[in-house]
Parts: sequence; structure tokens; C-alpha cells
Amino acid sequence: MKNIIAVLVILSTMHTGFSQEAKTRTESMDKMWGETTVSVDALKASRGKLFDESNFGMFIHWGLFSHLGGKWQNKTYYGIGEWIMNPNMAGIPVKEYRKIAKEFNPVEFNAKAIAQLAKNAGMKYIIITSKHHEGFAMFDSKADPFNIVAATPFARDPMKELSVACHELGLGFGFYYSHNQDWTSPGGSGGPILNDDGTPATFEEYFYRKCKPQVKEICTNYGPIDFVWFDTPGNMKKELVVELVKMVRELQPNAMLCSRVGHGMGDYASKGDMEVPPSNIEGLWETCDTNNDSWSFAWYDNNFKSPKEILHRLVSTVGRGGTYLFNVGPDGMGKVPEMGAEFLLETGKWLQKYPQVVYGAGSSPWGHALPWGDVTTKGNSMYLSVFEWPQDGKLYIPGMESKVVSAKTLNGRSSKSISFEKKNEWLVLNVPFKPLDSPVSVIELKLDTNAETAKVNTNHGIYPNIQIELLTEFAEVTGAEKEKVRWMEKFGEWKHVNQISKWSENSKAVWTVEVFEPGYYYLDLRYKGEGKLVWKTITDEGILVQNQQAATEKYVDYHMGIIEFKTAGKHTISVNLVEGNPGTSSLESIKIFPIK
Ligand code: JFZ
Repeated sequence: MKNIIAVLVILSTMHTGFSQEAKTRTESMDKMWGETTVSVDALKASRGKLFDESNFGMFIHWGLFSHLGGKWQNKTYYGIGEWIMNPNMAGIPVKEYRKIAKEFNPVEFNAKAIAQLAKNAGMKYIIITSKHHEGFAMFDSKADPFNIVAATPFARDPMKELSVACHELGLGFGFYYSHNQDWTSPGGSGGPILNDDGTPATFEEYFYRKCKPQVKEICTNYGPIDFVWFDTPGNMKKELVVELVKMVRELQPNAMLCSRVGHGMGDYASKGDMEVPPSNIEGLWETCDTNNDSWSFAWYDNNFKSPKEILHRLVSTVGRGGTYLFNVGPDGMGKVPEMGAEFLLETGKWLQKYPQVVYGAGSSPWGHALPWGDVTTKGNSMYLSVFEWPQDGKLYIPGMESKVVSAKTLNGRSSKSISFEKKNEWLVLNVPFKPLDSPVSVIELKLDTNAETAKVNTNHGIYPNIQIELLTEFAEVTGAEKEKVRWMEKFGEWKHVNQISKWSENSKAVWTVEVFEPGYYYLDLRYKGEGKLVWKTITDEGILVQNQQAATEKYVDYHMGIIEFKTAGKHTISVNLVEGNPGTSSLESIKIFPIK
């Protein structure tokens, strides 16, 4: 119980503005400005072009917190490094925090090297924190002296250097700016409630004294910029957000604004952090993610995503119809941690061989990932990025209703035709036994029609050679509750899951699947709960798997038994909880894999 309360408290703090689900610019801006609706297509053809076509950008979290690197007064605070000042982490008093500036001297910062890293990684633009919630400006600000030029021995403007380096290399460039939260400025959200002279501080004062003038500076002194990435609007008043947006539009008409500016005023939706959504999403959107656990540098955090993992998240984001913004956190000296940089370069090498898979690529007509990887599209081409290479020389593609003209393996510039056959609705590709490339192999299918809008049966397949995980997101649920929950592992490190809870006697979760081959399959359930639970799974053919297993408060996979499909083709699988506490039992997914 104590834990739950702690989590709720943290949640509500973190929530300053986090719950503002992204709306597209269209509806709201229309109301706001009385302008004609700017459609997604119009945006894609204008200031949204870079965003829409690149699909891959670099995010950088860098500030005074980078100098602390997750440690304050010899104690390590595990969690997102840029929040170290917050009471949920080290709780550093404003006065103390301001003093850190005197020690901040990132002499190893090399703007050209960072821009080159982004370029070599295959990223097309950089968005960097010009001011995070800590309130410290990483640029030359005349509006407020708590900045890197006026308050540190470094006395250089690294934002200037980086904007120049990006422009030189042909990369896009943009700023993150925390417009609502400012923890060291009186009146800013989460900041001191009194001015230095003891009078009560208001948000308006902070807004007109610091926020708006600084946003004007970043929109004036760095040439044309492509993004202004505001964050955590909280309960900032609509009229102030409108005023800020109006100014940005005037000063930087080509800058894209993400939805976190608040009040539905963004050009594109910024999805909850650190996750690739399971289903396709329409419109312009981005998912931001970080290369280890924290956004800003933390001394202990070497939990870096491998090149394969980065590529998987990138390709799947593009497959869902989005753009991937991937973060690095330079340290207090200004250097990007070695391991993270190395993995990015590997990622870039692969992208150089297969640019068509990501750049300007469209979403997968299946609307969700496939068990061996994911699909992206361009024109009549479908790119299959295979992360789990089959061991038996067969790659299975479910529900292919459009006509496939040809199939070939790609490896850099060379490509080779491969044979394939159609079995029921499945396409079976005869592939080499060894993977074509590392860490990911690519196969191109040519259709006789546009690949993104190709006709496919989007039901999940049951494969003869690979396990499938069926998420609760894809189940039809009656008599129970399907919900999305999120929690933090370390502070600020979000995990999300779709689950089915509140079971009752007559509830069921039903998946419709397409079976390639009749036979026996193992059935696993991934759930949490307490004590012992009995789950019942039954197919449309009346095949029943019912078994008791233990449960814990964390999601774990349990073997339930063996399920049989007597025929190929369409089937349903229906799950219900039959014994155990229905209030605490939640199902995350079911897994089915062939016995061979
Ligand atoms: C915010 C910041 O507080 C954090 O420090 C970092 O800069 C991150 C990129 O953005 O954190 C958020 C904001 C929104 C959500 C989650 C974390 N969200 O909508 O799920």
C-alpha cells in the first residue's frame, strides 16, 4: 500500500502536463486563429517535410544536471538525471543548485563532432535542450543571467556552435525549451513562490520576464530553426500558450511545434516517452526514446540499447507511421558517452546500406508488428526487416491478399531474387538458411499496387516456425476491463502496458487468428496477480486448456499447456480467469509457439 501511494505521488508530480494527450494542430489551431485548417498533407508539403521524410532525429539532453551526472553530495540518485534537483530525487535547494554553474566547464564539448555523430548515425536533425526544467539556459541569454555564457567559466554558447555545425552538415536543427516548468525562477512551475525581495511571484511575471524573452532569443539568434520542442505544459493558461506560439510562428514560420506546447497547439503529436506504440497511428507523430535509461548523463547508466534494438525501435516506429527521436546525454565535459556513440555509428552503417527502409518510408499495412520483425513501405515496394531470422529456410507472411510480383533479398547494393509460393492467404518465402546481414536482414517485395495501402488480412497469424505474442491490445474483451497502465521503474523511467483486469465469471478476451498449419502449440500466459490462479483458454473448435499456476505482482510468463488447432485458417482463442482474485489479476498477453 505504501508503495502504491508513493507511486501515485510521484505520478502526480511527474504529471505536470504529461497527461495532455496530443491533438493535431488542425482542429485546435483553426479555432484559435480562425485560420483555414492546415491538413496533414499540407504540413507534409511545407514545414513538416523534414519531419515527415527523415523519420529519425537526434535528441540531446544537456544542462547543469549533466555535470552532476546522477550524483549529489556523494550520493547517487537513480532515475532520470535531469530531474536530480526535484524533491523526488536529491531535492537540491535552489540556492545550492544555482552555485553548480560555477563548476560547469564542458571544455570537451565539440559541436562538429556531435553533429557528425548524428549524421553518421543516419539522423537528419538535432533537437537539444536549450533550457530544461532546472531553468538554466544553455545559450547566451540577455533575458536571464542564469546561463552558460554569463554564469560559468566555460563562457561559450554551445547552442550557437551546434546550430552552425548542423547547418554546415545539412542537418536540421531545433530547440527543446521547458516553457512551463522552471524550478529556479520565481513564478515558474515548480519554482520558488517568492521573488528575491520576498514578494509573491506569479507565473505571468516569470512568463514575461524570462520564458517569452528567452524563446524570442532562441527563435532569433540561431538562424532558421526546424523545431521548437516545448514540454510539460501542465496547467499553463491557454492564452499564454497562444501568445508564445504566435510569436514562434512569426519569428520561425518553418519551425515545427510538438504537441507538448499544450492546448492542442502543436503541429505533430509527441507520444508518451520511451515506447513504440503497438498499433498504427494516423497523422504526424513522433515517439521519443533515449539510448540508455536516463535522458541526461548519469554516471552509472550504461544500459545502452544495442544497434539491433535501436534499429528495431526505429523500423517499428516507421512501420506504425511515426518518426523516431532518439536521445543521447553528453556528460559534464560535453562528451557523448563512448558506448552509446559506438552503437549509433553501427546503426548508421546499417542505414547507409538500407536507406529506403526508413527515409521517406510509409507504414505497414498490417497495422502492427510481425513476430520476425516489421514492414515499411515505399511506392509498390514492401520492405521486410527481419530481426529474428528463421532457421528452416522459410519466412512466413500472413494474410497477403494483394498480388506479389517479385521477392528479393537485399544486401547493400546487391540483391537476389528468391522464390515464393502462396498457401491459403500466406506468402511463404524460400530464404537462405543463414541471415543475409547483421544485425538485421532486409527482403523487398514488389507488389502490383501501392504497398502502404495493399490489401492484407490484419489478423495475427499462428506461425509454424516462430512464437507469436498476442497483446491484450488486440483482443475483443467483454465483461472485463482493458486498460493502459504505466509506471516508473527508476524515477522517470516509464514502462507501459495494456492489460485486462476486473475479471468476472462471464468475461472473456478473444483473439481472432489465422493458423498456417494444424497441430500442437504451447500456450503461455503472461499475467500478474496474487496466490494461485486458474486460467481457462478455449478455441472455436472447443479445444480447452485449463490449468493452475502461481502469480506474482510482476508480469511473468507461465506455461499453461498445449493447445491444438485441428484445421488451418481462421480461429478464435478465448481466455478467462476461473479461479483466483479477479480484482488483482491482470493479463498482459498470450504466447503461442509451435511444437516441432
Ligand atoms: C519530460 C521531461 O520531464 C523529461 O525530463 C524529459 O525531458 C522528457 C523527454 O520529457 O518527461 C515526460 C514528458 C511526457 C511524458 C513522459 C515524460 N508522457 O507524456 O508520457
